[in-house]
Amino acid sequence: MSAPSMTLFHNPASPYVRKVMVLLHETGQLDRVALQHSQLSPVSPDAALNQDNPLGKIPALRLADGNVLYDSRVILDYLDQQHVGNPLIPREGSARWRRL
Ligand SMILES: N[C@@H](CCC(=O)N[C@@H](CS)C(=O)NCC(=O)O)C(=O)O
Repeated sequence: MSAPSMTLFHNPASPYVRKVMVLLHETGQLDRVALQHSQLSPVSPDAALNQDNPLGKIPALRLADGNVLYDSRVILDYLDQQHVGNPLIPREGSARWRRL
């Protein structure tokens, strides 16, 4: 097993984070992502997260090249294109829009 190449700002209480975790489980990519605990609320921001995501929201995913993706739908779409199995989010057509 190799070291994780990506970092997910994570808190298990977030339904948006849990959505990303489901995709990581289902596509066999859990070991590619390190989880960085993020404790935050609108009145108590996470300074480390804010440096990477100006919206100050989780989930945010730091890629191996240092770029950061945010919004769970963007992260899901990205991760779904990083594995060799059948995509969970269809790549095109009406099936894609229905799933999104
Ligand atoms: N549209 C965003 C929503 C993310 C979101 O609202 N996350 C909450 C946690 S469940 C958050 O970070 N809230 C902190 C804040 O609003 O300051 C997504 O799908 O990722």
